[in-house]
Amino acid sequence: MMELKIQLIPTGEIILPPGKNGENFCHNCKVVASDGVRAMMESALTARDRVGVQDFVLLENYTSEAAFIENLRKRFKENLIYTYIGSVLVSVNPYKDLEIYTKNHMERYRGVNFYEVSPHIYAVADNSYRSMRTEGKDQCILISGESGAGKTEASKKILQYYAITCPASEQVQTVKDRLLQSNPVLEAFGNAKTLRNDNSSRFGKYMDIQFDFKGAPVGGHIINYLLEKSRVVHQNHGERNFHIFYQLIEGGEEDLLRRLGLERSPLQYQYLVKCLIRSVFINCIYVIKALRISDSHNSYFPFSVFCYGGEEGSACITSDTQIKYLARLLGVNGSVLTEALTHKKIIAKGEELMSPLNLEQASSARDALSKAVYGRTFTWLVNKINASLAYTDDSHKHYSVIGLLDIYGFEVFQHNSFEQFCINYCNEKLQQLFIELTLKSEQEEYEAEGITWEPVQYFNNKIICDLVEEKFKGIISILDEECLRPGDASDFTFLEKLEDTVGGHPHFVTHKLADGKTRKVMGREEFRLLHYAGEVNYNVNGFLDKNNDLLFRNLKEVMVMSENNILTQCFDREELSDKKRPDTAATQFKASLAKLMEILMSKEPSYVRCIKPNDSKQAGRFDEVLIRHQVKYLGLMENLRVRRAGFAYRRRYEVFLQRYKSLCPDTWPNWQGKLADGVSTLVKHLGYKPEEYKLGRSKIFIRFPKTLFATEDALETRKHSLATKLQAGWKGYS
Ligand code: AD9
Ligand code: MG
Repeated sequence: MMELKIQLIPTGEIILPPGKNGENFCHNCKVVASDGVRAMMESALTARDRVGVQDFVLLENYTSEAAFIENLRKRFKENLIYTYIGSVLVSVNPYKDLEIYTKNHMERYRGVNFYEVSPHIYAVADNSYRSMRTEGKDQCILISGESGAGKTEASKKILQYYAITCPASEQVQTVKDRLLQSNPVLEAFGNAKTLRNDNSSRFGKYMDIQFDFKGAPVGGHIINYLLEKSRVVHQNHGERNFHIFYQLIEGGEEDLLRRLGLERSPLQYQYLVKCLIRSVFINCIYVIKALRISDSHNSYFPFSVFCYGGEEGSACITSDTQIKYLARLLGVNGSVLTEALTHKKIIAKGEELMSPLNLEQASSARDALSKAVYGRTFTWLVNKINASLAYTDDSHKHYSVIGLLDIYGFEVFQHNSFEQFCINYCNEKLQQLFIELTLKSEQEEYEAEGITWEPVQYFNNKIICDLVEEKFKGIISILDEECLRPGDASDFTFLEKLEDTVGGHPHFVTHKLADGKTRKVMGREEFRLLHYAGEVNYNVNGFLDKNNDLLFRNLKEVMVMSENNILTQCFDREELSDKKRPDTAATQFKASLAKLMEILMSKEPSYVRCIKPNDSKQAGRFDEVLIRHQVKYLGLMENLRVRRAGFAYRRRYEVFLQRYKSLCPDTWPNWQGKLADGVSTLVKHLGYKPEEYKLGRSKIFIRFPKTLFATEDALETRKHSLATKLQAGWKGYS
């Protein structure tokens, strides 16, 4: 009798190690431990009912959203937060620590094929790593989902997986440490507590991890997208500013605080990870100067600084001490700064005039300066981190890359503005990429296997991407046109122009109907886009200002004169001499997305789709309405449909034969001939109909899950009867 090793993993799924000498492990297991193991096997049989399917492509009723959600629910209840749609990983935030991220778990997924183990973020990480190593192709892992769904945690888990499992030398260890350390530093400056997430990333992030020929991480590079700068000057009720401010006030040393003129706030700030604060702060020590600038802005720019002075209602600064302090920290001249904060430079008839600002204008000038300083300092910080992560070994310039994209998912709020417009546009682009790459890779696989390609019916969202980004006619072009147009341009003229230009577009709707009547359900300040994932109404209020993102020229002039070491790197003198206006926010974003798409296109993608189970950050609560919403906006049903449009299941011949060979006397115990012939003999014996499968060069493709389930069931029955016979002393095949 043979020694039995069976592994019942927490998912309730049984992992069957391959049998030695060609024996099928399952038979052995029945022989050795009939009772205990049988109980386990039987529980595994019912596991499909209890824990659902681990791959949505195996759902019988794959077009049913209800069946999809039911499967998620079953698994979530069993703490099975991961499920596949083919090679896409769907992850539901458990809001509690699960014991599934240990070193043992990492080992379990290392070098193991996707389908041999239960779904996990480590499987995705490992799969990408192996593909990079064996096929030499750069990889990327795209993580999406709404705020609080677990994107950043997922990207950290992937990074940790590489840091632990990849080979290391002393030099590599330094890079690994730096890659890991870059997270808390960036999070300190780029994350904040919001109503949705206590540690919400307020920027999009793409990170390349570079590996040398031995597969060791040797460098990295980060690109940041759309930092939510407005948070520096305004937070919604119940939300906070960026973490770094609180960390500084609570964790900064006395001496530093004194030099910055800061006091420890008597308020008790709620920290996410208290013990990290000091270390983050130490890590950030080289950016303290930058910090000083931004923080002093925040501290010394309260409204009380401004008051109405004189009869014209113009703003002036009441506290001399504060402005002096501020000027010192910014490294600029105090009186010049004062003037720039309270006046606007106008050029009339070739003459420069200083026109006083009223309180409201002065406040927005102040805010614009704070945002500019913080935003540019953040970019400076990313550049600094990149310099420290740069791969410096000249002798091995060639490296492979795994890119990690942690970017905001689709956003649909009650009130959607310019930010949501940009974010949702980004998601359209990512969907476009998904379609192109998934279909492309499906097609390539069919071609490689010599299987006739059958076109897949799917909604191609290119039409929406074009609506947003097309030259001259797209929404961004029209917005820019209004931003650059002197005179009466406003958010409303922008909306009017949209109506005139794209009013007839099938994915664009406003309150105006074609017959001149109005659509009552829509506001007059709104336009609606019919995104691939659903409809979103955008309110045009503030679109022009946000897109312009302008800093008054005289404030810019002050900043380029700064003697502060960091600010001189952030505000370039060139900006003043350049007569051309800088690109608008939307145009810059469009360009950075185009670049991102180029980067991603050149890589082999894997997808992680994160779902938030409830709005109260609670463990164990499965809020169906909220989840249905995300399934829709993440386009998961569409993912599944595209995946299922071809073949639901595919396996290499040797794997398929090894698993099912006992079901046919001709293939049992071993098939001697060609693998393809063995599989062909086997499936004919099983009664597969020609339309149910296709045989490629190295793989069998099965169209419907039910075919596979029937075969799985036959295998289970076979195992039971075989076990009984073996116990009774049976020796041959019957
Ligand atoms: V946002 O768009 O940046 O606002 P994310 O990044 O999607 O958002 P994040 O990864 O920050 O969400 O997760 C939110 C919180 O959920 C974390 O702080 C954890 O407390 C919790 N979380 C997320 N994923 C896991 C997990 N796999 N296990 C346990 C988790 N807790
Ligand atoms: Mg995040």
